Amino acid sequence: MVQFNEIRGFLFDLNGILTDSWIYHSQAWKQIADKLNIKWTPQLEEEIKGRSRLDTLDIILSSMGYKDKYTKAEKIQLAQEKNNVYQTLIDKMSPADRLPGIMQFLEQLTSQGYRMAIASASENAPKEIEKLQLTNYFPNIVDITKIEHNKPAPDVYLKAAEMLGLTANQCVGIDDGEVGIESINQAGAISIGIGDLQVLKAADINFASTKDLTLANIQHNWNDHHA
Ligand code: B16
Ligand code: MG
Repeated sequence: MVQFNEIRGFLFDLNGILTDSWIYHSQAWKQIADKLNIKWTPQLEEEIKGRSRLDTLDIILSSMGYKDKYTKAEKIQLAQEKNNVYQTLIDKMSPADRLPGIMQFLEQLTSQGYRMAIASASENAPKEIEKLQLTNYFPNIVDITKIEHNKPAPDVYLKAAEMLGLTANQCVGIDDGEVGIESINQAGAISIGIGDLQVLKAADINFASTKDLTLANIQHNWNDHHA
């Protein structure tokens, strides 16, 4: 098992880790579900967290047995509609939307020479990083449109490590979605889950909040976990 001092890079999910735009994704999807007369439930909401746009639409449609009711072109149109709503909602995003503890953590990582990249399923990641004014920390953002298999497949985390010139086992991945943790684990990086321990129980290390993200906490839990 890799030691903490062999780690060179940190791979970040975006929504739920650097900022909480999940509420906007959820609002935008609910508008589409309402339009299609699909019932919006907390379970449905949990299931779509962290998934790509078209995978999300398929899950929403399947919840009512509608998966084959729409053509590919109609699905692309619906996904585009959702994205238009979403983009309007995030237009006002600013540095005030960074999650607690994130700036201190990014500073700590930078000062200690760790490499950092974004491994988000969102096509809007570059826009959000810019609005959050985090561009200096993240010149490396995986272009999800060029990734063949979405989370829970390992591709996006493997690509993020590669962009840093590292192998996945030299990296830690941080994600708030069940599919994201699966993606990190399959890539062979060490996974940190932020949020509900029950949902994220497959993570190597769990924290309740982004406030807990410090190198000391990670190292402490590492030793516990791999003791
Ligand atoms: P978009 P993450 C994910 O971002 C969101 O959690 C998920 O809800 C969204 O459907 C997905 O991005 C795609 O986003 O529609 O903007 O391309 O958590 O992987 O940073
Ligand atoms: Mg997320």
